[in-house]
Amino acid sequence: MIGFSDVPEISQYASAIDVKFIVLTALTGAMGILVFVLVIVFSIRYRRGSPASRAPLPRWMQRDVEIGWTVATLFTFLFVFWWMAGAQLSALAQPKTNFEIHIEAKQWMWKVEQPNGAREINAIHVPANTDVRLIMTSDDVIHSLFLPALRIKRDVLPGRYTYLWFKAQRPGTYNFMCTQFCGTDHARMIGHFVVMTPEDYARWSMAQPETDDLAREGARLFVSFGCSGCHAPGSRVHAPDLHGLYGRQIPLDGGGFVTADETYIRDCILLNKHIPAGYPPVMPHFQGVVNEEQVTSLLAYIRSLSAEQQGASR
Ligand code: HEC
Ligand SMILES: [Cu+2]
Repeated sequence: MIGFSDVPEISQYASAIDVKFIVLTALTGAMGILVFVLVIVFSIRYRRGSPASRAPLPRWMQRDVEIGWTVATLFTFLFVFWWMAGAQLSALAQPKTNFEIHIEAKQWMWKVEQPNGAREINAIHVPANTDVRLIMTSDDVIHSLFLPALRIKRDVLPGRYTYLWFKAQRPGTYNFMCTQFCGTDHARMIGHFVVMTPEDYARWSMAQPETDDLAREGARLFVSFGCSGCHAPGSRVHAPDLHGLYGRQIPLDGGGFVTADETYIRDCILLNKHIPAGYPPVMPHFQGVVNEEQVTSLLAYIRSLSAEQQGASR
């Protein structure tokens, strides 16, 4: 709609955000100019020794003017709040999509894993007009992923997952960058965001070096880290069955429920932070043993167990 000539807009959010940006800038600009003009007019009119009247205004006028400007600004800014918050809230609904890209930020690079397991560094390839979800975490400090062409940005934090989702509308090569100062080479944490037609994307991803799909890699790790020794059906340890775990409400030891999302599963693996009700707290924690990439693969595997159960394919 309103395009910034050097920053293309290619997401469903972009034009709405640009309109709001322009309206807000105009509104605050107008306010600023008004105040500025009044300051100058009054300082000339009421300069020392000027003949302008300093008598109090009539009483009714004092009251009406006071009420008038208070109410007018109140409603203007309530409107602005409602208008902005509405757009932000509607953007909170995550689309249902299986197209998930994992992003791991570290000083000072972006490591990216495509749904098929292909890896890239400082580049994110996505198909156009497809709902994409980014699942992001950091290896060290706080970073922040900014995709200017999509007008979206989110912090990337160590020890937990944050998400971004979008549908990129136009093929092309754009930029992304870190916008949270994260150390010496912060300024180098930039990369290419490549939007391709679905056909080009399919061709591109076929051409990537042969890698296992994340879930398959996770299945292998599940055995090599000894998880299967306890979690496989028929093991001697009384450990929860992980089939259908993802997305379920888990009753916790000591009361309460928690949804088994990525963060829950990650915390179970790395910290053994949550103990599901009815199980002995015997699972070792894997902090320092299993790294972020491996957690990502294990997660994909555990999720694939749920997808199998629902008869869905991944
Ligand atoms: C020594 C046996 C043992 C090993 C090895 C083990 N677990 Fe567990 N796991 C358990 C038990 C027992 C629980 C439930 C009690 C607890 O959390 O300590 C559990 C809980 C979990 C949960 C939470 C499940 C739920 O229903 O809420 C996840 C996820 C999980 N384990 C994944 C893993 C992964 C991944 C590995 C390998 C990296 C692993 N486990 C290794 C025994 C084990
Ligand atoms: Cu950074």
